[in-house]
Amino acid sequence: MTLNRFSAYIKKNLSSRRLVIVSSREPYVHKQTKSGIKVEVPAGGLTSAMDDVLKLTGGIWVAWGSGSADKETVTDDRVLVPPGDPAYTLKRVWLSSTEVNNYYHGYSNQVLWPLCHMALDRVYYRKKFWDNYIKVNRIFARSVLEEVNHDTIVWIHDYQLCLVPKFIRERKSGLTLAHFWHIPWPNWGVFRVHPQPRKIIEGLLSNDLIGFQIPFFAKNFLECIHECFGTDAEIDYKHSTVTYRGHTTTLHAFPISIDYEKFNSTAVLKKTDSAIKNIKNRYKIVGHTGIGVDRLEYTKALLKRLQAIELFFEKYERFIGRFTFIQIAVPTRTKEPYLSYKKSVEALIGKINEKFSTGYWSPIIYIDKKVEQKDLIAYYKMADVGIISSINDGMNLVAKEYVACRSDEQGVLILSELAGAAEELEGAILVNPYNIEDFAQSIQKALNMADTEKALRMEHMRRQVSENDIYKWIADILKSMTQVSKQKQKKCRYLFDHIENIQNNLAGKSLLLCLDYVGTLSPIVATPDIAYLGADVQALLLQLKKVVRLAIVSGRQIEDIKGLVGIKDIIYVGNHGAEIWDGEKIAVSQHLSADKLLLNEFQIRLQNALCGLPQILIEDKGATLSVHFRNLKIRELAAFLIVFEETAKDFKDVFRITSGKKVFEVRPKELWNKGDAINWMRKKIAPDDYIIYVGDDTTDEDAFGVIKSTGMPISIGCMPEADYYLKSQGEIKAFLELILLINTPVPLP
Ligand code: GDG
Repeated sequence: MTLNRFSAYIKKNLSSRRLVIVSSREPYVHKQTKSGIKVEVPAGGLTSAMDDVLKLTGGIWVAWGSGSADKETVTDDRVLVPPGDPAYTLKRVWLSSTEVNNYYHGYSNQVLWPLCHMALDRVYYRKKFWDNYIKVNRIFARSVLEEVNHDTIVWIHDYQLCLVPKFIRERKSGLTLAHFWHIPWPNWGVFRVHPQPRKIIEGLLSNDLIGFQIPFFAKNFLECIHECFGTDAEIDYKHSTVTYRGHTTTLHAFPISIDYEKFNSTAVLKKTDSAIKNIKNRYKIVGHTGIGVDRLEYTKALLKRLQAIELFFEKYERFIGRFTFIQIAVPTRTKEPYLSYKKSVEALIGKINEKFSTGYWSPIIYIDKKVEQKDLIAYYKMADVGIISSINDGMNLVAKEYVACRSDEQGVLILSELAGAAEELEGAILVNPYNIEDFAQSIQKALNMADTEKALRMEHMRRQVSENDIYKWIADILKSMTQVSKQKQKKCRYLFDHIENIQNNLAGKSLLLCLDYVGTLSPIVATPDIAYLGADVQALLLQLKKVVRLAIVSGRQIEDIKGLVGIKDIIYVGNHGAEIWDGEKIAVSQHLSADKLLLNEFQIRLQNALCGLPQILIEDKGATLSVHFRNLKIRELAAFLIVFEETAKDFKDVFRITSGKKVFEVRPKELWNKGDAINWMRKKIAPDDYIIYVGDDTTDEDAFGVIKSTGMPISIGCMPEADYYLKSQGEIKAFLELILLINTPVPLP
């Protein structure tokens, strides 16, 4: 997507809405120097990407004011940026040195960062870290709340601010909140080491949308929710959503990218070639070159890379004097363990240089400060090999920047398979940074690669990055944000916030109250045959049937549901609408024999294909089938979905397959659904009744649809098709009590 197309997209889709970005680090730092106040732009993937966004959209960026002259340069905590060409407002929050030490250097960088990068021996936890993390997250939330109106989209970034969404949501429940997670999310085996796994995940689940770099991290996140919350959180694997305490969060992978055109067009300028000449002269470089560009960060594994380079010179001596590796290493988080890591890197560089240097040549040039972007582009363009060795990385933008600067289609990218970028950059030589032998050999392979192969690989990668640049990334995320925001704006509201409206609406009406069974009247359980009805709920239903017309609606067979509920003289709808008991007799019973044969065939084929997955329960309900996968381990899910979809595709013309909560419902297309059953009741039994329908599943949407403007659709957890929602199944009792109260005549004094 070009910048122009992106600007047009923003104008069309976002012009009337305010965007607030929230991150720990700020995009511009004002520093006091001997020659006065200077502005610094920190090196780092997040800030450079988001600065590009706000330059186009305008809006507010809330961040920690970390610079020594930050306070002097704000008015009312705000400063317009970029300096000299203002496009948006940077609003700074102020933190004390204790807060910074504990929240930032402590909890963020010594707990969450190493944990998410699976560097478990570096995790160091103190209670004061956590206390300050909570405190600072509240400070950020408060600052954001001062900036929002009902229409604002708040876009939060990264692991330093996991609790901000929760603190904002507590005060403004209707706001659209999105979070982008820039770093990896590990699986539960790793995340369980976290001292507060539930609190961190809970904070994030207050977002409407969470973006991850690659699908693998989103899958890990779901696994952690599954293990940590059990049935308290409802996961819809098909739509990748999680409903927790009545709030639904959508998860999605959005691989971050770069401003391809900026790098590409700068790389072809004459002045970039002059810069390359200068670099070569300054360092007296002859022969091949390689480049590494990183914050001096242990997850980027500079030591592994250096070990591979050392082995490379040992094994392939002919490159001594003919290959120079340039490492740009920008100091970061200048505290322990970074100071020790820096020392180890410098010691190893010293050792390698001493071991292989000749009188006129050294194998490694080490630049330990930030270089200007135009020079960075010259280094990229000059280098025959770009090397990325991360032991874990959300994405790694350097890989994409290197590719964007190689318009000559030469240059080879050696890329750690443990960086998110490896998912996208087909054409790179992938390495396992722990396999030094293979890594060293890959450097040799890159330097000996034929020009035609280089061109093929590079062309492929360049196309990938140019078609999926930073503007597409932003547009995709904003599009998803506006989608979830539109869904929220549909009228689904928390029922107990609107009791008065409901009372007024129902006053004097005769009611048909339809209640779904599993997930609404009874909790969801591991196997369907133990879905019981609580005695308190049953007692309420017995009272209610005296004042309203009651219908229990279920996916089960009619006899089954009648037995479970155990109340006579009420209506039962079974098999998702295909069977109806009108209070006295079976009034509707649809069994289509041709379809039954096909259902049997489907069941047998699925059973055979699933022989390795005994946890799948196939429930034969006569006219329909339910395939329950609640007990499946998350790592088996992908295999199951593949088998299921493969089997289902042969039956797509005859069956309608819907996904519920860890269940697929398979039903002949001709068969009535819950909406058809409601229509029948409306016509045959209750033409004058006002219909309330309470349900929790996708199969209930058919019923919501038919009463949309004439009745009251209510969901368990917010569903866009419903008018009101209850936060969880646990609130059904209070709801039934409310209906009873509304319909109980007030005795005369
Ligand atoms: C996180 C995730 C994810 C570096 N040195 C100089 C310089 N840089 C710029 C590079 C690049 C950025 O810093 C580093 O990109 P990374 O992708 O390695 O980012 P992290 O800082 O680790 O950040 C990461 C990223 O967020 C985005 O989501 O990719 O996985 O860890 O843009 O060019 N820039 C200049 N001079 C330098 O010396 N001008």
